[in-house]
Amino acid sequence: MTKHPNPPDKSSAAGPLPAGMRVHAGLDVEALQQAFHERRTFSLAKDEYTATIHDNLMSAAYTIRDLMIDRWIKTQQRYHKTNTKRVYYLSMEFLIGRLMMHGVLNLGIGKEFRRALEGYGLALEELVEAEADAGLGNGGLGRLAACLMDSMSTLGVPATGYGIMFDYGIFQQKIVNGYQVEAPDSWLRLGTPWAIDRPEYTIRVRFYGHTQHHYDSSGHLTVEWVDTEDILAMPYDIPLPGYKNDVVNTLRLWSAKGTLDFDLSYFNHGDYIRAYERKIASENITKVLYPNDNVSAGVELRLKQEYLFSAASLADIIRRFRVHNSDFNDFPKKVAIQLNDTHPGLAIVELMRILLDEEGLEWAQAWEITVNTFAYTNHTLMPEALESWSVPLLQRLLPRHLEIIYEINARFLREVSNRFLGDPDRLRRMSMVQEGDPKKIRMSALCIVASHSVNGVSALHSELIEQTLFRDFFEMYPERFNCKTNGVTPRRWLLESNPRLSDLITEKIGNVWPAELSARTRAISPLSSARRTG
Ligand code: D6G
Repeated sequence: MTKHPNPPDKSSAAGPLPAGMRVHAGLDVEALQQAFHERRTFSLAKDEYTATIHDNLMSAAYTIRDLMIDRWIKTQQRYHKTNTKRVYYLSMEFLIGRLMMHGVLNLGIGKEFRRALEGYGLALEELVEAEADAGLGNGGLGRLAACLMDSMSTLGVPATGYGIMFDYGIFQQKIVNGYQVEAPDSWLRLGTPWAIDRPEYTIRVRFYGHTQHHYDSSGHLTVEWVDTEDILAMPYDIPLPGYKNDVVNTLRLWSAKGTLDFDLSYFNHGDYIRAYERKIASENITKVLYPNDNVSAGVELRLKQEYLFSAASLADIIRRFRVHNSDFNDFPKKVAIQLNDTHPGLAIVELMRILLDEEGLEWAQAWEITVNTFAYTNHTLMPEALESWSVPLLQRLLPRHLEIIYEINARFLREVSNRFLGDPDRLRRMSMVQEGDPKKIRMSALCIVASHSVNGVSALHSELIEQTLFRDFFEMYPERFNCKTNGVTPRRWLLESNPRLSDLITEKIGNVWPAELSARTRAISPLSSARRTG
């Protein structure tokens, strides 16, 4: 039999508190040991004899998550109390990776937690290695999203990330005989301790169907989108703590769930299997992350993924806006939606649809609200990597949205021709509709025209956008173009990934740098100039 290290003596403790009541516990070694012990006992029903490495990892992760919960609730309460303006970051991908060490460092309990685990004969690094990697992204785009969320929490910006809870993330890499072999990444196979399911916030998302246009007695047009096939989007919430500041923001990821109600006829005729087949087909929407963010895949499933998470996020944003506000003219004062590339671009059209068809606003008012709400981040200068959706596909899947896109484009092109008289080639270049067979909708044109702010992903890229890819748009709206980011978070890419170098830096210049990198520059410069002169 394996020899198990003795757990710390718990006999003096008054007995474990029910899970969830420990949130006010201190962050000292003993309190952390107590919390770990309770989680392993009451959440996993394991002990030092039966716990696997995965059980120990889950217990450790729950312990860290518990420490975030109180801060999470308080942060969200503060946002509610102040009815503050919030940033919503919509991204198809969030390459958040492993979260335990990140949580430990952001809570500032690295040393205490390591010692607490050592008391159980466990090494923090070993548990960290056992954590599944949340590879919900391919590279730059998904990692930028994760870094920005981390920065916003650290800066105390009231932000929520919205994306997709993919069952399969980026592939698992194996090297066989010097070659890469890609295996499916079933990262949720053993469950994740970080995501809390929130069925109470489930949203019904509509697809297909057709539109019906009616004019009332005063000539006002109302449009109904009917005979749709609906899919449910259910969210999971992941806490995103700031660096040692008690702020915890939310990453809300949607998972598709089939409805059974539209298949009731199958059920009534005893054809349960067919009813379930439809349900399973719906749930496939959020199964797999598409392999590359640089190629416009142009397939129906991808479009369904994009619309599902865009529509669900927007409905959720509007629900939250309505808790404290009633006038949609205030929407941009309370809501900023940042689009990470064009994948969530249909949220623009969805907001227009809701304002026009459900709220009964006039076009001009709806458009002003929309432009003041949205901002767009471009990720590529390669024309072939820009998203464009075939018109027949959009017509079938989202008929009302296509009508709205055509109207946005018609109004926009009128604006362009008024501004640049006698320049038909410019109209062709700037149109959201790309001629051909089939015709396609250029999502980047839609996103620029419907946003008050457009940026690239580095200073150089933002500059090149103005000079090359979007030059026509820059000439039309120069005030919209700007640069926001230039770098990555030093917390993950220095503090967490290189502890020895981090310790050395801290030893030399103090511990302010992980939250404020410029402090490092200021502190280092006298030293470097002394070296130069010395
Ligand atoms: C997060 C944290 C939880 C809070 C919830 C609110 O899951 O404490 O109750 O968000 O969600 P919204 O009402 O803001 O969507």
